[in-house]
Amino acid sequence: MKKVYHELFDEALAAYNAKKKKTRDKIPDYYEHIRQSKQEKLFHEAVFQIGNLTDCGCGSPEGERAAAALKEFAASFQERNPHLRVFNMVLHMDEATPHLHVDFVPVATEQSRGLSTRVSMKQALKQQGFEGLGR
Ligand SMILES: [Mn+2]
Repeated sequence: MKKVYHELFDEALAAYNAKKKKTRDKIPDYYEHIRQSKQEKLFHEAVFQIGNLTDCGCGSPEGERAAAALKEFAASFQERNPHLRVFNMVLHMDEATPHLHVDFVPVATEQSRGLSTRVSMKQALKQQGFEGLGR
């Protein structure tokens, strides 16, 4: 996942640090910076499942249909979610019900605060059209 962080943020980090005069204001390692952040997480994992053990159990025809639908959903996930950078996606067929694990880093772009490209679940979702309405 460190590789993903380099791919995503190295350029914005260099620009951010270039603007900082004091060494203490620079961020030497963005991965480490986020790892220690109280606000953001290094990555998120979402699990998608259709039905349950009784109606879409592994090995049943319905379970096969659910798995096929999850595969289709998985194939277009990245394209549909440009601000959620997927680095791992796996379909599990070996437990009770077929389910899809999706691991991603939420990426906000064109930001005025902090790095211009940075980790932010809230801003990433906002840039995909999902905005929170208070609590
Ligand atoms: Mn699993």
